[in-house]
Amino acid sequence: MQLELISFKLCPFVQRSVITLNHKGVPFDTTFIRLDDLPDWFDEISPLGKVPVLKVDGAVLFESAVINEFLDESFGERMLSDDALERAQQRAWIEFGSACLFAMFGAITAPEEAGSTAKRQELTKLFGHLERQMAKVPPAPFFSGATLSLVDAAFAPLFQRLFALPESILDWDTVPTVKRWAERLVEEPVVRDSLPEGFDELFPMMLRKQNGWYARQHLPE
Ligand SMILES: N[C@@H](CCC(=O)N[C@@H](CS)C(=O)NCC(=O)O)C(=O)O
Repeated sequence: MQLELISFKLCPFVQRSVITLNHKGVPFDTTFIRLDDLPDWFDEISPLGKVPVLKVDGAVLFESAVINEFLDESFGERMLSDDALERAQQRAWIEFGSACLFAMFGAITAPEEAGSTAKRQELTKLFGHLERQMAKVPPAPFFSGATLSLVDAAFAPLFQRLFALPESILDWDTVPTVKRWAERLVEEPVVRDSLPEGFDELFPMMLRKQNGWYARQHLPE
């Protein structure tokens, strides 16, 4: 099977698929595009105009959760539960992880303080829900037990970005179970290696370019 992942270098949703592909040891090609200068061919293959897109022997898949489930069903050890109810719950938490990513991006890119604060509060509330869930079934060490799941792949890029911020937008002490999970997850080799080269410089550079309130406060030139 020939796999081509269409990527924007800093996209956390693309990174979810990179983690899954690498965890399963599946070879793939990557084509990078720039979101501020989209090639015409991308419009043809991406109905929502978003990355990731995965080309599978020329056929197109879009949406990171769908791409990851396809990869999971096609290669190696399963990263979702065999039990239908548990699997549905895992899918729900993956969707929840996307809401957390959008709240985080809102908090660090909103043009003004009020917008940034509102998104930060939203993220705090979401993490409160996550903490209550995880306190019931603590990570061991991953979300669903001893092996990496698609929920871990969905949250890891979020945690890496939260930890990379010069000034935290979360009070981690209020979410100790999530903190333990997050700290363990970012140390996982497949997660660490999924970060694009130069991430430490590129991530703050991207935030400065967006010129939101957070960057003006915490990432001066
Ligand atoms: N729900 C999508 C979200 C993907 C997404 O938002 N990707 C961003 C880059 S990180 C994107 O392509 N944005 C382009 C745009 O919104 O115009 C998924 O899970 O794949």
